[in-house]
Amino acid sequence: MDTAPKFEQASFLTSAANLAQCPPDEGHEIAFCGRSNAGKSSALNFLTGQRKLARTSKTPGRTQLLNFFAISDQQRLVDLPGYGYARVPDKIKEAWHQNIDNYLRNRQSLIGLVAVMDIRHPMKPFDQMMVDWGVEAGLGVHIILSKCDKLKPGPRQSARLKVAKQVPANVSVQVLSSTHHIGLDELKNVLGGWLRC
Ligand SMILES: Nc1nc2c(ncn2[C@@H]2O[C@H](COP(=O)(O)OP(=O)(O)OP(=O)(O)O)[C@@H](O)[C@H]2O)c(=O)[nH]1
Ligand SMILES: [Mg+2]
Repeated sequence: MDTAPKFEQASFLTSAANLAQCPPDEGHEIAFCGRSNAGKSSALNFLTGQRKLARTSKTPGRTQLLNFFAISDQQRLVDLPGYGYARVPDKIKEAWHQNIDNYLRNRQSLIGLVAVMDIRHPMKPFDQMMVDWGVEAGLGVHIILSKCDKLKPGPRQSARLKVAKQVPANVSVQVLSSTHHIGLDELKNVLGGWLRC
């Protein structure tokens, strides 16, 4: 049956500090990655229509564990800790990065990566690396240019086109604003397409 995933049904499943703590590696999983403070948790809440599903914060580095949300028993969304400038000791930062890296390399149920970038600062080296990695690993890769409410419609579209030109054709790019409710249908369509395959 070709039914659209019910993102609104998402519920918190578990948090994991490392691969061993992740839920059983079966079914399909989509991970949200991006720099600290890019708007990953906000985008997840917007997608699921739940304001408080994933914790958001003005303090970069709020999401420190891999947080798993179940849409159904075979479909999950994952909020990854932000990479970049979290104000935490380097040792801890390194450990997070290693855990994310380990997860990305070894997770069999991972089918897609949503790379969240602030529309005002897209495609930083880490973002580029994640996109390249996802493409090479054969995952679906979708870029969200978040906080698009910060730009007027013209610059918003220019930013989207500019990023689209920098990535392979099979990588999709959209603008999104969780606060101003822009881009929800597009996001649901892309992720729904991946989960239906
Ligand atoms: N104006 C505006 N602000 C947003 C939007 N999305 C998120 N923010 C704000 O950006 C900040 C960071 O959002 P989060 O969703 O917590 O970011 P994150 O990527 O999960 O951050 P970490 O968990 O630290 O990696 C918060 O203050 C949000 O309110 C948006 O669409 N528009
Ligand atoms: Mg977060």
